[in-house]
Amino acid sequence: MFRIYLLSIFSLTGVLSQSSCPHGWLKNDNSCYLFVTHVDNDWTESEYFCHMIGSKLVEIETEKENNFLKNHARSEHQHAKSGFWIGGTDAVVEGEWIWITSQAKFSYDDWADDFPDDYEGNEDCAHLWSGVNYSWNDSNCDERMNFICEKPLDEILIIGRK
Ligand SMILES: *[C@@H]1O[C@H](CO)[C@@H](O)[C@H](O)[C@H]1NC(C)=O
Ligand SMILES: *[C@@H]1O[C@H](CO)[C@@H](O)[C@H](O)[C@H]1NC(C)=O
Ligand SMILES: [Ca+2]
Ligand SMILES: [Ca+2]
Ligand SMILES: [Ca+2]
Repeated sequence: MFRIYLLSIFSLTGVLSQSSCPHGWLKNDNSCYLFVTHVDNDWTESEYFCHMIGSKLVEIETEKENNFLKNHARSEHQHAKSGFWIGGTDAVVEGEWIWITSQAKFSYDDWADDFPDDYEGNEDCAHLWSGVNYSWNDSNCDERMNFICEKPLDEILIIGRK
């Protein structure tokens, strides 16, 4: 009896790891993305919103990630007035762009031609700009628009038979 019981435990050691995004989030590589299109927030509120739901205002490290986001932004075009806030800012040191959550300097960028221009000395927040097919523009951080949150993939552990 006892031996049979042990054997049945050992037959359950198969552990399967599967990654997925919460409902409504889009999966790409190791991240999940939420395009928030039902509210227009200024940049600070957008960042706060993302933090409140356990994520960050999106940080774009690669061309691949950027293309994924731009492609989806185009499909949301009807919602997006001027585009989508992303997590980049040069509010700390003018001209030095960093990602606000990680504090990392930009390793990649996709500024539209002639941007960033710090127009009227008062543009310190980055967004995907609908006016230039979602390349990046710097805007006044008080502007209100949609935004994109990013968080790592959730790990779901499934315990079952091998
Ligand atoms: C993009 O930047 C330009 C020039 O700095 C500014 O006039 C424009 O308002 C910005 N676009 C949006 C949608 O905020
Ligand atoms: C925007 O970029 C996409 C992908 O490169 C391209 O297919 C599309 O034609 C562009 N749209 C405009 C209006 O330039
Ligand atoms: Ca990222
Ligand atoms: Ca600036
Ligand atoms: Ca600008």
